[in-house]
Parts: sequence; structure tokens; C-alpha cells
Amino acid sequence: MKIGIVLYPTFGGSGIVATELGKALAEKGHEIHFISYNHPVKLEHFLPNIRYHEVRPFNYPLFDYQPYELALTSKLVDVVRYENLDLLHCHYAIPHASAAYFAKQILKTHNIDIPFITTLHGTDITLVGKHPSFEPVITFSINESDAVTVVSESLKRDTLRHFAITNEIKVIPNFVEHSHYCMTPGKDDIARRDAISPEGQYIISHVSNFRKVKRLGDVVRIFEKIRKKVPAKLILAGDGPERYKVEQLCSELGVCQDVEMLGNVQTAAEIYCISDLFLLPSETESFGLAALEALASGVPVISSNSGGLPEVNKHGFSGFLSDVGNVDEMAENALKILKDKETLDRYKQQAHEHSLNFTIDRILPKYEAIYERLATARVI
Ligand code: GMT
Repeated sequence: MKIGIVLYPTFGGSGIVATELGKALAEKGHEIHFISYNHPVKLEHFLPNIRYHEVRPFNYPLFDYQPYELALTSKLVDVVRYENLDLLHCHYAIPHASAAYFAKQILKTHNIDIPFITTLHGTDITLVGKHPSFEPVITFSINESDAVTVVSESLKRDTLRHFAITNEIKVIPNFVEHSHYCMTPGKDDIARRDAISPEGQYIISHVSNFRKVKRLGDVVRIFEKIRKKVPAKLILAGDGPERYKVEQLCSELGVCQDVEMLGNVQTAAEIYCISDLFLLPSETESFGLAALEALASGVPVISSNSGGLPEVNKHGFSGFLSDVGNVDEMAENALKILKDKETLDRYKQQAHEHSLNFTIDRILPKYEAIYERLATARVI
């Protein structure tokens, strides 16, 4: 099939899931057209049946805000017509779903009926989408989508709670391509590990876009409590608005010398590969892709129990869950795992085992089944 994937190109989880899905579909022989305002960061390699279409909003001095959604709509119309697409798959509702709806109406005037699928990822529902400045458009475009999927049961509940939904919503969890993650560090990984932890300190990590919702302050506080009991280093990978506060808190708590702030990294897999424990104490997390990536690398996870995290992290098995903000309990749980080598190895094994519930082979057919049901773009 010829599939248009509309996505954010950045390090955010929805963009990563959309890109990995497209790559896996391309490997199965589908023709994939990524549509975004920048080259997707996870689209590292060329494949003959993958195309990238860039949306370039036209600038004009009158516009205080560039009309991205209109440029995206026009691009969708263009790509569907000239590449003869069978369907569009929008990742993250804002503004992709409403742009797809608008494109669909325009395409009808060209006698083309293009189906579009909307996959809701998280803050498009839980934070941003339910805001009155977006809510009517989000409700409408979810209800008008030809198929709607969400990444967790929790997100489905949130969607039904916050919006007047008349459409069916199917849960398709996120996935990982296990071959991208390492269980056994290679020579380069060991060198990297030694550089960060020269005296064999435990390596604790956190990867995110450093937004408030990730509770970076809790990450640093949990680390400080762990470090009081066992030698440890903290790797913080990512960047975003909370970075300055994190730097400040590290100096207030006197832990800066044991915190490595790496900024945005291309390959978070290299971080997980050398980590002993992963922290994700988020305020809300519809799924928690970073937690799943850590588990796939055999890294146990200490997380909050908000949103979809209990569907990803199995309490007492792949790691531990606590109430949001309960940093004392999170640190205690971390120390249970780091108690001794035998216990840590057991949790690492269990973390990996649990991640096998989310292999790409299990998830891909669920999307393909929807694509097949919606069939090809029809000439009316
Ligand atoms: O909502 C965001 O933070 C953005 C979004 C993204 O594009 O990264 O993240 C959401 O989607 C991810 C992929 O499905 C999920 O793993 C994240 O849990 C979810 N973020 C939140 O719910 C905060």
C-alpha cells in the first residue's frame, strides 16, 4: 500500500513511533511517505520505498503566526494526488488530524476519497487538546477520522473522559524494535561506561524532552537519595525548558559532579545500554516510550504510576511504580534493585522479558489490519 505518515520530526515519542512504524512498514514492502516540517530525526537511512515530503509554510509580513496547518493541508492534497496514496496516518492530533480532514474534503472535489487514521499519543489529549482553544477542533477531527487509535488503555479512558467521542477507539500499544537495543554492552559501550563511571558507580539515567510534565526535579532528588547510599552517576539526556532549573537544583543539592547532562542525543539506545536503572517520575505519561526502550535494553524502571505507565512497567517485576511526587519511595525502590549484583541482574532480566510483550512483530499487524479495512483511496 502507499501510506502517508504525518508526524512531528523531533525527538518526541510520537515522532519516534511514527518513524519506526513507517520504516517497519517499508521493510514489509509498503511505500511510505513521511510528511512533516523537517526531516524526521529517526529516519537515518535511505530505503527506495521511503519518501520524505517537507511542509514549508509561506511567510508573509502580515502573519504573526505562520499558518502551518494550511500549508500542511495543501501538502497532503498534493502528495495524495501526485503519489496516488491509499491512506493517511496522522500521529498526534494537533494539527495533523484536522489538516487531514480538510485535505480529505478538498480531495473529494478531485473525485478522490482518502481515508485517514488518527493515532492519539498523549498531550494532544491530556494537556493541550482539552484546552478550550483546541477542544472543538480535536473532538470534531477525532469523530471524523476513518479510524482512531490510542497508545494505551489509560489514554483511551482520558479521551472518552475529556471529549464527546462518537467514534470507535482502538488501543494499539507502542512497540520497540528490539534489534536496536543492546542487552550486552559491546567494546565501545564498555569504554563509554568506564568514561562516565570510572570507579564502577551505578549508572542511573533519564531521557526526555525536559518539559515540566517529566518532573526533572524529582529525577535529581531521587538520584540524590540513591547516591547517599550507593556510589552512583546520573545521565540526563535530552533538552528543553526545564534544563536551567535542573542545573540549579543539582548545585543546590551538591550533586553536579555526579550528573552528566548530555543534551539531545541521536541514539538514546547507547545510553540505555550502559544504564543500570532508568527513572521516569512523570506527572502524566500516556505510555512512556522511553521506559519501554529502557526495558528492551534490560534496564529496570523506577516510574510514577500515572497514565499508561502501569501498562508498560510491571510493579515488582520490571521495576517499581509509585505515586507522582513520592521521591522517598522511588529512591527506596531503586535501592531495592541496586541492593546487590544478583538482585540487579534478576531485575535486568525481568525488564527485558517484560519488554517482549511490545515487540514490533506483535504490533505491526494491528495497524496493517486497519489499513486493509480502510482499503485504498477510492475514486468517487
Ligand atoms: O505528549 C507528549 O509529550 C508528546 C508525545 C510525543 O510526541 O513525544 O509524547 C506522548 O507520546 C509518546 C508516544 O506515544 C508516549 O510514549 C508519551 O507517554 C506521551 N507523552 C505524554 O503523555 C506526556
